[in-house]
Amino acid sequence: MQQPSASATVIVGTQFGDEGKGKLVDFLSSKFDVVVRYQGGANAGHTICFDNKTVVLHLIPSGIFNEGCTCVIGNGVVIDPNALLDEIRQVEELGYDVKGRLFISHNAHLIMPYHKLLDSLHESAQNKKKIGTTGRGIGPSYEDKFARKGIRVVDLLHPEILEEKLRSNLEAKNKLIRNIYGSEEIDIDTMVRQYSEFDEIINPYVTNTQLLLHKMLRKGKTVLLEGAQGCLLDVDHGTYPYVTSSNPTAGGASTGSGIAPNYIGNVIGVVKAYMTRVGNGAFPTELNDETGEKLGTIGNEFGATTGRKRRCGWLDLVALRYSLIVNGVTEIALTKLDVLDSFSEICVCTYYTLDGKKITDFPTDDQTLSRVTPVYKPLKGWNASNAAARSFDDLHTETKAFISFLEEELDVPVTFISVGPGRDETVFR
Ligand code: 2SA
Ligand code: GDP
Ligand code: MG
Repeated sequence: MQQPSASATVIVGTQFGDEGKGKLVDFLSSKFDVVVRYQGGANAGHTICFDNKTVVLHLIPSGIFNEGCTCVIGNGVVIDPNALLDEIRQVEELGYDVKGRLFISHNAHLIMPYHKLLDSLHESAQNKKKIGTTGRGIGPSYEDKFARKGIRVVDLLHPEILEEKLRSNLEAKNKLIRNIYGSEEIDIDTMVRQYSEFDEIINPYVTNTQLLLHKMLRKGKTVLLEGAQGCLLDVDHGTYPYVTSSNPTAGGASTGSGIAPNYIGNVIGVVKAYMTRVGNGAFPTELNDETGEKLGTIGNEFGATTGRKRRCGWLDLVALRYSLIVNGVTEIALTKLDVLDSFSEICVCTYYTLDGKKITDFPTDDQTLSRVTPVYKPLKGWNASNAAARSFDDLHTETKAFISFLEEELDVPVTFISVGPGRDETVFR
């Protein structure tokens, strides 16, 4: 039997998201025929800096600014049609064609206004246990998907079915909104009218993307699968319950796109040179001090979707080793190295202690993780800029030593080094 060629590559965030996946996908998309988003929704914020512009994408794959690249929003994504249409307009205003290049899975689930409302009502009702969601309706939409009550993109193309599903779903949601949260109900007729209008607008983009991708792969086309969020926010493998409601990890790339696992040959793990987390949950290497502030200020660590301040801390090798295993990472893309330029000493957590014992395996339950103490190895900083570096040899000696240390500790090669947000501020090894 003929084996499929491994022509699909996955890009995953190895930390708590915001590692710089958008920059990497944009950079690599010139080398790929197709880029696919496979999970999450408009909670993601993927920033791309090129031609003196900074663009944040939430739903459209980050390959859209490379005109030879086809972009696919896979079945695993939850789509807010209003957010998507706004984003399409934004990309078109920048002078890029979207029609004929962007395809949306007919099986992807929708985010409806009641999902967003329930997301924020649920969060507001929590006291100490707020997840710190983005409020984009992600959790409630995936809840409906797995309860087999979801409304899918294909339903937008069948107005009678859409109306029937909308009425029955909204009736149930309104009961929750009124009786549990004491909030104002959503008007069913207005929503039916609004959502019936998406039919013709969305139709040109909708297709069976599982089949489309399969046909392209069979023709020898190369596919880049773009993860959103990060491994430690994965609903199965992350720091549950402080996670998102999807599978950002490499396995999710297969279920969220319909590309069989044996097409995936390479998994690039994006590693930020320090750690950030936005939202709640344990974060062993978090720095609630001047150093953390400095990382956040230099790194401009604010949510690309919500503008929330990101929590900052030193790089955590215990978490990373776990992440590399869960994702089967074959190469590392190291980003935001320039943020460390002005630190005379850089710390890296090599293990934890818990109740006096050494811990090298990452505990994914929040209770344990919130009790560990990180133990650091201090490394000499380079105290200089690497902004002009375009090859590994151009980097300062201490920078090269930092990278070699990570490679030795993690046993995975660093093949891409980002020394600034711009497309060209990149060292490719
Ligand atoms: P949700 O909204 O249900 O997915 O939130 C659940 C948790 O997942 C976190 N999460 C994120 N973490 C980092 N980056 C994300 N995207 C935005 C960005 C975040 C922003 O690019 O900066 O703008 O605030 C993202 N999306 C979800 C979230 O913070 C919760 O901890
Ligand atoms: P993503 O969600 O993984 O795509 O990352 P975000 O876009 O949410 O956050 C990464 C931020 O860092 C964005 O503002 C990027 O423009 C920026 N960025 C990416 N790579 C680098 C880098 O190497 N250096 C600096 N200084 N900024 C970077
Ligand atoms: Mg982001």
